[in-house]
Amino acid sequence: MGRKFVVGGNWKMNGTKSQINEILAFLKQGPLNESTEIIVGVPAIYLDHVKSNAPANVEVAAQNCYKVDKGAFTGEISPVMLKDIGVNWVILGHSERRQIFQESDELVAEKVSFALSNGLRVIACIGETLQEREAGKTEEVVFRQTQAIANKIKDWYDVVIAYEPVWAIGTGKTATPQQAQEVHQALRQWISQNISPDVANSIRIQYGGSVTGANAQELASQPDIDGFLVGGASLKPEFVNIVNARQ
Ligand code: G2H
Repeated sequence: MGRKFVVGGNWKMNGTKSQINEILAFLKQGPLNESTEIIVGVPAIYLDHVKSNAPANVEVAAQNCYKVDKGAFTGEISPVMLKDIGVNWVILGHSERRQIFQESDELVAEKVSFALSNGLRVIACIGETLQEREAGKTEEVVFRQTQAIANKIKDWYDVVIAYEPVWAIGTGKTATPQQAQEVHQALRQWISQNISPDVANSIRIQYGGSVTGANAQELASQPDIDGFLVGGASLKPEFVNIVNARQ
């Protein structure tokens, strides 16, 4: 069976209630390709609002959660809380979490494992910095980040991987379709050898980093690109074109 195309919008720390209602309006207007799975990553404070007002075919994700169910962790939210309000997805390990908030491979992996064990589905982000790419370490980095998760989980069924080269995030510098395909293919091969051929064939690998309505179609035509994680453009009506990019 083919891998279902999956497009996530990562709103990051953007949006007021009225701006979010505008986003919901263009999502409702669509039309959104029915064969694409659509997930929007919403600031925690608006999760409930978006959950109650998003069109039925748009899933809602948190942008982070912690690795335990409750307790003295001021400012954190737990997978149990997300499930309690009907949220089924979480984005973990985004490079902004890794870089700005110093989340290690180990912590990201623990969060992925705990989220999965609480019934959440996970978009797990990986990707190299510009310095790492220029040092020829792209594969080493993405394999290491994936291995850290593989050390903590057995079942990959509810995981989507988002490959997001850090140098392409919010910079307007998209990886070319060939650059992205090259990493996706290498990662799938690594997964086949180090996790299992079944997981390699079935896991969806999104590309993220300055995806727009203008470049989405060519990226979507690459055989190992199974969707996108979209930041800036997910706040704008062009997100609909990105959702519909797979022909
Ligand atoms: C990468 C992406 C969304 P943008 O962070 O995850 O953001 O599309 O703005 O580069």
